Amino acid sequence: YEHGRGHAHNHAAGDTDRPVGFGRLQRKEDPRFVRGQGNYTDDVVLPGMLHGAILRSPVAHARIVSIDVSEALARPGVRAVLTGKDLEPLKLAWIPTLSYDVQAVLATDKVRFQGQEVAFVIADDRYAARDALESIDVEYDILPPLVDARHALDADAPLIRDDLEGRTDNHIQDWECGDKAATDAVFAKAEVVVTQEVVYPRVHPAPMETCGAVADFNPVSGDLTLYETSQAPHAHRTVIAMVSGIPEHKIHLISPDIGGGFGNKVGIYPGYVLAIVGSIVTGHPVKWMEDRSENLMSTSFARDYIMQGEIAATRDGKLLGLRADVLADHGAFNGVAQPTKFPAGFFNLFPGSYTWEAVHGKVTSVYTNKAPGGVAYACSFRVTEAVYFVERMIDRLAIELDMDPAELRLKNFIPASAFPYDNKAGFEYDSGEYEKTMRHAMKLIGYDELRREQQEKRTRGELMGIGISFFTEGVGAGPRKHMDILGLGMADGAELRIHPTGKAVVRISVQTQGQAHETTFAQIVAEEIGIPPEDIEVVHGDTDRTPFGLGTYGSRSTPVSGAAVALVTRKVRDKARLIAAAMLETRPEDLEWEKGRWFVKGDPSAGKTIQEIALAAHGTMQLPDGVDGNLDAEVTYDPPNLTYPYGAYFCVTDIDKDTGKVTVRRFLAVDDCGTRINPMVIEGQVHGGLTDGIGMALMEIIEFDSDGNNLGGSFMDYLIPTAMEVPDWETGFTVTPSPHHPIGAKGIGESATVGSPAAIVNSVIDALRPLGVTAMDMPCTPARVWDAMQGHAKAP
Ligand code: MCN
Ligand code: CUN
Repeated sequence: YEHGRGHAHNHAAGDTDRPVGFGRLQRKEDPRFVRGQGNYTDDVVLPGMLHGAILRSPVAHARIVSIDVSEALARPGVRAVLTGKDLEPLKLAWIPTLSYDVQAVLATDKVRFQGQEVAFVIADDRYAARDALESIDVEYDILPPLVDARHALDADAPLIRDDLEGRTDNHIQDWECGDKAATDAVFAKAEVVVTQEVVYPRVHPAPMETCGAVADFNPVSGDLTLYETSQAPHAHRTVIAMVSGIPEHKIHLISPDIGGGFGNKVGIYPGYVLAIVGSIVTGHPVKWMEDRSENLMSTSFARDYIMQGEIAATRDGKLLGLRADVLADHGAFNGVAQPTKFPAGFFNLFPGSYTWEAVHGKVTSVYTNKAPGGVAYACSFRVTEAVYFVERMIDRLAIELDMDPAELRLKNFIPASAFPYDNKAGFEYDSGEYEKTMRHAMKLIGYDELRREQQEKRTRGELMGIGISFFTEGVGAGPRKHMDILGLGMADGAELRIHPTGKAVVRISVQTQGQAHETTFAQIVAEEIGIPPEDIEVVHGDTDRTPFGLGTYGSRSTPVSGAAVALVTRKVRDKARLIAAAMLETRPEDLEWEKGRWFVKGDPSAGKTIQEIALAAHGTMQLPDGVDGNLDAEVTYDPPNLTYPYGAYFCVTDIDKDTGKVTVRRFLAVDDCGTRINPMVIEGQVHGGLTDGIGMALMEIIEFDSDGNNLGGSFMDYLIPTAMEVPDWETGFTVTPSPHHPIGAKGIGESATVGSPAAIVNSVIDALRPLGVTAMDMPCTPARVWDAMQGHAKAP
């Protein structure tokens, strides 16, 4: 049971006897952050730089009758004003989305959501640009908005995408997984069937730093230098090359420090394109940074899944069948970021951690007059929705059967012996010891004791809840043959260079946004080759200095890029062996590796350290065959499968009888992400994700009124948790390595966001059980809880 205080494996400089590699190494990036020396996109200032601002639609759905920019253009400091009509001849009024739809950069025909981009002002400074927005005169012909996805397919629903040829309705796509006939058969014979609607509302990643870009186009050389808040610099560069027509080798994309991404920085936004066009048009560098309201209203919402569930079981609690029928609200443009063949992301994970006779899942996506986006917010590509769904369904069944929810889960877990396990919805889980992890968590939280306490409190009329969530994620997209984004296969490159003095540089294609890659990727190299982590520089976020790869999201950095780094280091180690053999005048097969050195089998005193070997590689000695003058290597890693981290989460809540206020008293997260590289970083990831979970479960939601006005457009309306709402997190772990990952590691970056909301909501429902409550939708705000307590809750 880790308490968060480090000791073992902590490498101290100059203390070479201590192990080098995995352990609680302090974050290498923190000295610059805690001194205020980070370098974010908005810190980039170039000579002659101008500033852009976007005019956004005040309404959700309207035809544009006219746009008059003359007054804005006449204002002091204004250099240019762009509208959709100006972009049309450049073929940039519309750009492709990550889901093979198109999205307007600046509206030409209609506006389709409140906050949509309508015009772009470029001025000498930020203030002049913003002020000029007020002088633009747009005449709108208001159309009825479509706000409720449940009515998107009604015959009389307003048609949103009349720009798409031949389109007559708001339907985007249907997707299915599992076996419908087999599931129907299982339901027909089941003793118990429970149905439940489970809604995962629209939320927003809301990173501390909003999105932005600085574009610098050089008209003489034709080079574009683009600083951007991007979680995937290489993929962004390729897409920008395709969209803009600027040759890819002329584009240098730099993603400097990022103040949190959480999926918000995966997409390509109109503002990025506008900064580029602005720079080409004005001949100056142009900066665009969105403000908080723009971020919340226009860039990348998350979730918005309305899920109808049905669960079939025997009376004594054996799970038989599961159905999910989902209505997905994708907003005005289908811009969800996910592998091409997975239009519902990895919702295939909805059977969860249990054995079923049959399952069937179906997702229908529709357009509405809301901001595009989708996925995003530590989602593992819709695993968040899948986990929340199945974990709510399991608890709903437990209520029906009057069975303890821990016992129901224990009775139905996939047994350790069944891995690799086909989950009947198309995915093969790599490894897991669910029962062991669950029992460990029950012991740590003192489950039986908590149930006794709850019993006693209930006799006094107090509302205490205990909620459980046991989740399985699938992260590390992905095997290239099944997974691509816009045709780009999801693999990652890594390059390792060992300098003559034994210091190293590792270049990776993923992008840290706070996950500490500069530390943990150095630790992977250190573990594999024995060079201390402080002697290893991690380079990322710059397309000119790193190998191609698809970037950071879906917790894929460790599963994919981490594997690439382990393998490239092993390649260097093998090369070092050849040189060491030449140096020691022996055969490579006669050498043995210990961390940091090759030595002669049976004679440990005869050996060469990696630093000695590096110098020799660059020296005057006759190099053996297969070595051509350095120790450097590069690889591209194509993962054979996803990795499947999992966890057992327990949440204890107290509810104030008089106000409906929920307090999370305790929260225990026991995670299994296979081999642990840096337990301190892992705990940081888990603490952050649990805080996200409290936010979504108790306070976060982006709602719309019937006119399509966004009601969550500021931090006054979109509440996010602070230190006041979170308990002292309790964490624990088990270690079940991934059998196919070179170091056995699975991802952890999204686990807690994925796993925690169900534990919290299940806990709230559990607390309200004595009042007859069996279901409740997020966020469990005091008002909603109060309604549920009065029996006004929406019927299940
Ligand atoms: N790690 C480890 N041992 C493991 C697995 C991971 O020590 N077995 C470490 C890694 O080395 C890495 C960190 O944990 O330093 C996260 O690794 P990983 O699980 O591979 O996730 P990614 O690095 O790919 O991060 C992406 C993930 C996603 S998709 C979102 S969304 C999210 C998250 O990370 N956004 C974040 N965590 C975030 N944390 C911060 N601070 N900021 C964000 O924007
Ligand atoms: Cu889906 S949020 Mo993260 O994958 O960047």
